[in-house]
Amino acid sequence: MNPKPSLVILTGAGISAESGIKTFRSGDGLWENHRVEDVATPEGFIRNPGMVQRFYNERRRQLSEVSPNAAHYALVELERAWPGSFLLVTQNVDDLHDRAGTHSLLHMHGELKKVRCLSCNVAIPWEKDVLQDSPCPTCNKKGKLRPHIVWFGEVPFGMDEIAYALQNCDYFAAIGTSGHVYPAAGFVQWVGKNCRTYEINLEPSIVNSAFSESIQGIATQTVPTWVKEILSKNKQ
Ligand code: BV8
Repeated sequence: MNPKPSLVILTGAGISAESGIKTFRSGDGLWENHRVEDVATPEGFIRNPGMVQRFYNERRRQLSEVSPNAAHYALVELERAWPGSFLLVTQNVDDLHDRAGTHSLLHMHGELKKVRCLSCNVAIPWEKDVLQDSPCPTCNKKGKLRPHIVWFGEVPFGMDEIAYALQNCDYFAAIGTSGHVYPAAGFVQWVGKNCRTYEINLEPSIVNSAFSESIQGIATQTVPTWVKEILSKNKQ
């Protein structure tokens, strides 16, 4: 057994569901009330920037009303106790993994708490609403700020680092994701042949058959249990 095993974790909206953040594709999901084309594409932003800013302002505002849950904290404990390299890649744009205390964290689809200036192309931490004429804190240009979010048709962040980590990991776990969105849904195919893969989700995702193990249930129960199990197998 590898004394310093490497572990890559991918999370999706399901890990934040019990904190009160809507997922995308469940019954009352985010995509029920908004057309993806209108609020999560560059074309939608060009067509109606005000509507897109309102969509993200609303979700950014909600962050002050929610907190990390037991699943987020279990992954913090896993990172602290893990004997080898650890990388948590999240599709989520909320800040719950950050606030729980995960350090090796990569937001591949961006972050609600950052905006990006279309003029100077700098990503800036941002807590409040973005208004149509909010000036960029870096270059002072007005009306040039967009959500620092990866929309459909845009290239996710950190893809080289993610690809390298996946090709070299001993364990890969996907937690709380439906497997609809690529390239994240394809990560389980990118791992090496000796990598053990786990899907931890409320129900089997559409890529469930690609995983060597599948654990079903709500994340605040399944993730702490899985963390205890994988740590007991890889004691320092
Ligand atoms: C890319 C930011 C190239 C927005 C998001 C045509 C043109 C262009 C591209 C494409 C095309 N056709 C296909 C594509 C690719 C496209 C794609 O995949 N489309 C799909 C819909 C077919 N992808 C892209 O465009 C990506 N870019 O391909 O660039 C490239 C490729 C490789 C390398 C380099 C370049 C960009 C995609 C990013 C889009 N942005 N988010 C925002 O958040 O507002 S995607 C969005 O979906 C969120 O990030 C979300 O995280 C993500 C995935 O959804 P999930 O997290 O899985 O959430 P979902 O609701 O679906 O599922 C939740 C799961 O949790 C469920 O299974 C549920 O059962 C479970 N659950 C619920 N409660 C619990 C639970 N589990 C446990 N416990 C619970 N309590």
